[in-house]
Amino acid sequence: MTTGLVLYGYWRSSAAYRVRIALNLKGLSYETRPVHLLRNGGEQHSPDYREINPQELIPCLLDGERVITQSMAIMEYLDETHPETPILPIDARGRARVRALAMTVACDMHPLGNLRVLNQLESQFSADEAQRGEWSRHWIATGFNALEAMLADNAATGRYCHGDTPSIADACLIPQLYNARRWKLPLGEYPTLQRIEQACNELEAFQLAVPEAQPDAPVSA
Ligand SMILES: N[C@@H](CCC(=O)N[C@@H](CS)C(=O)NCC(=O)O)C(=O)O
Repeated sequence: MTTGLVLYGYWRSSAAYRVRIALNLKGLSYETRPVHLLRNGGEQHSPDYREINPQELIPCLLDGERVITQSMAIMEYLDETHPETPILPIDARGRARVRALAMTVACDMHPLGNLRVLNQLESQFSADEAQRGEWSRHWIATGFNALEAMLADNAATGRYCHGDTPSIADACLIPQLYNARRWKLPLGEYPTLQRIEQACNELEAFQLAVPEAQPDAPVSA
């Protein structure tokens, strides 16, 4: 068990949720440092945090003195520095498939629904809450339609996104499903995604990572 890992995150951040899953899958203990994304205009914009991550985004992992940003980079870093319980397949083709699934969420879906994007839609184009909801549901559905097709009836899909071992693809998918429910996107068209979610949620690593279980989650959450 490694000590000295610190995760800057926010209970409801799906990018931080991914990293929590990866840390838990690897059995790594870590200290949580909450960054409240809404309080005081967003603590991610504070000078202290900007010094750690000039992108003003969470998550951010400290490994001793080392600062690692970007959830995908963090998860791959954890896999390389703690190769036991791998979260990427050993073969190049499998790794490419898992990364493609993960990046569908992390690169093409999640950024479009991020807080700063939704804030910009409001401030620049006066998009109201209903319109921001429609926007978010549109992009989540677009990504989920592709993911359902990529996962259903594919011999490489197993109990989880890739075979019977959870990977960074599952670590990206499950938080995005959580996000989709927040936006009230109907999920009936995604039976494979829901089946994989059910399998993941049976694992302690995923259970411990849920937003409501985090120390900074409001008591009512
Ligand atoms: N590509 C980044 C995205 C990070 C990201 O967008 N984080 C969100 C929370 S899920 C955030 O910090 N948002 C703050 C904001 O938009 O101001 C990653 O995967 O780590």
